Amino acid sequence: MLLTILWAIQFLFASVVLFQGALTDRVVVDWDIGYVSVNRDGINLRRAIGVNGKLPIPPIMATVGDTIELNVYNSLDKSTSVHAHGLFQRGTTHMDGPAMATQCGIPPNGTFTYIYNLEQTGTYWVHGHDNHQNSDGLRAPLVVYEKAESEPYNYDEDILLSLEDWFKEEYAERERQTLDPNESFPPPHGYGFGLINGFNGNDTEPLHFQPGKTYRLRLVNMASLMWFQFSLPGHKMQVIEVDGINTEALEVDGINIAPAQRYSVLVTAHDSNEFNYIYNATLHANFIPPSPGLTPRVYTGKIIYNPDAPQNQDTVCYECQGFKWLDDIELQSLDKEPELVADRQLEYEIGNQLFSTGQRLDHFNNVTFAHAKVPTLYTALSMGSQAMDSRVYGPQSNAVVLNHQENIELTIHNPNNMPHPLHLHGHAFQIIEYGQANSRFPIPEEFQGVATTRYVNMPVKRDTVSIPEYSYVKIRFCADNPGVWLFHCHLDIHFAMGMAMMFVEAPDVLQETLKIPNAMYEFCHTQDIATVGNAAGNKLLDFSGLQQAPTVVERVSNSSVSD
Ligand SMILES: *[C@@H]1O[C@H](CO)[C@@H](O)[C@H](O)[C@H]1NC(C)=O
Ligand SMILES: *[C@@H]1O[C@H](CO)[C@@H](O)[C@H](O)[C@H]1NC(C)=O
Ligand SMILES: *[C@@H]1O[C@H](CO)[C@@H](O)[C@H](O)[C@H]1NC(C)=O
Ligand SMILES: *[C@@H]1O[C@H](CO)[C@@H](O)[C@H](O)[C@H]1NC(C)=O
Ligand SMILES: *[C@@H]1O[C@H](CO)[C@@H](O)[C@H](O)[C@H]1NC(C)=O
Ligand SMILES: *[C@@H]1O[C@H](CO)[C@@H](O)[C@H](O)[C@H]1NC(C)=O
Ligand SMILES: [Cu+2]
Repeated sequence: MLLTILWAIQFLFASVVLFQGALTDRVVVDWDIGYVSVNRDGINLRRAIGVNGKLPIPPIMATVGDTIELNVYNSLDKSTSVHAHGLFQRGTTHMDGPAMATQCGIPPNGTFTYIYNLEQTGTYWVHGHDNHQNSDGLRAPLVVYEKAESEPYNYDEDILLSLEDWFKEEYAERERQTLDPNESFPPPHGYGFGLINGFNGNDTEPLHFQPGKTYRLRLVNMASLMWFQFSLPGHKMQVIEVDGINTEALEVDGINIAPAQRYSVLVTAHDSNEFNYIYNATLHANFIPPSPGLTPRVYTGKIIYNPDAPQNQDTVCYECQGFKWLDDIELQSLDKEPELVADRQLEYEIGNQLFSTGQRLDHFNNVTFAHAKVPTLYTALSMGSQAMDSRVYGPQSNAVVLNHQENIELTIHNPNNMPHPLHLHGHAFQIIEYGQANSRFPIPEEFQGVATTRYVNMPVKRDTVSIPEYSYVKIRFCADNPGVWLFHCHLDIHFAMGMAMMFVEAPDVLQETLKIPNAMYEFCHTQDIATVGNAAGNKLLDFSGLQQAPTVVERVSNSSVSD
């Protein structure tokens, strides 16, 4: 199989070195994280966060079984951390990256090496997980190739298409605008631009197809707010991978990719080269009202069969019955893992409402998430048997302690007028069912009477599920991976506004097995962050020193205004 990585044409892999010959191959990646000044959308020059003085950041390519050594140097004026999205980090929960969940951020001028083994194959991405730095550019695809002899699918070339949204303003300003009750909706920043492989989506290098060949396209949505509808008018797609999980091939015409989700599709080229074609990546968010020229934004890339051939002029009806959009619950995991039998069922409502601080914040079951004063993992490691009591993690962590090997069923109701892409760290979960959300408020007529859809045959697994507006989703996973795992909305602004919870999985096992490198505790000490005790750094349920948790003062109606 010939692996042609189109990205290789656009970038030099200067920072990736492969050491052969050891027991496992080491993939060494050097990231000096710092500010850069870039014009990514073709219009606005702005400050952003890049690596080694550049943005976009080259993708990381490795093979299953390799060990990643990601050397970070922090040239920013604030702390930073890096998360490998979708990797289970089995045995290495302290390498997962989210600041104040599993580590203290790496301080300015600090260095740290993230080391972990690649035990999964598929399409992932690596991104900042401190102060929402991913929104300002700190994000890159991570592809973990299967060993050639074990690859379950036949294809001739492997093509990576990374998708991003990009805004004129820095993230901090967008967050300020969103939280300001006096700003209009959508706030001024609301209309993003679309980037493909790091550049203005319409300037991307064409794809080259040859008659009879089959291409694997890897689609990674690294956006912080918006969705991409992806289609190849004139070609069919066979979905074969979702969030790193291989699936039975399913033929579709279009995929609506939520922020943080990934797909691989096989596309077989036509037998003749009499026409050239396009692909279509449409940036949109169904909660931002259409506005001509601003949203949705359609990006088209060329698929060249023959430079002299005309463009195929067939038109596609996207709204028509014959056009099939992917519904992820129809997919089946290739490993045929049967439905898990739930040992424990948890039910949550997510949403946006007015809190006692006077702000509209997001929540899980009326609790708006805020990080504790001690990284949650360090509370789990330092509290002895009390670590099994969910309350020690504090009033705003939404922490749930899970017993080792328990099967968990989570039902999340979303009685809001917008979808939320929820991401679970440390696991892929089975998607069991979608249906109409329980809601205390009237659900608009066009969303009433939505049928319940269950998986067929065997459930699919993934790590990021987009819960449609006015819907619920039921998911299951086995608590077989001791660690501290966030479960949060991957729209950065929603995460910031408190749409998050966390699972503290088998802290008793962690206490027996996990050793934190001293350098990680040092990051905390240099920033005056405690590394032992409960969420406030105190004993048991003494939370003195923590801010008072905001409470719900009024339910908003069915309409929610946040973006
Ligand atoms: C980081 O290092 C630079 C160059 O040595 C220095 O000017 C700056 O003050 C340092 N910043 C911090 C926060 O230590
Ligand atoms: C919003 O406007 C009101 C009335 O003009 C003003 O009192 C308030 O301070 C403003 N709030 C913010 C966050 O700017
Ligand atoms: C691109 O796709 C969108 C739907 O996502 C559709 O509305 C639009 O017409 C398409 N444009 C082209 C040129 O295919
Ligand atoms: C991209 O190019 C297509 C085809 O020329 C055009 O229709 C579309 O408006 C362009 N998109 C943007 C966002 O400029
Ligand atoms: C959230 O608060 C509302 C009152 O505003 C209440 O009706 C509802 O039961 C609460 N939900 C939970 C899970 O506590
Ligand atoms: C909220 O509910 C009311 C009453 O059912 C309905 O008229 C309105 O369209 C809904 N608004 C939204 C934004 O869903
Ligand atoms: Cu959300």
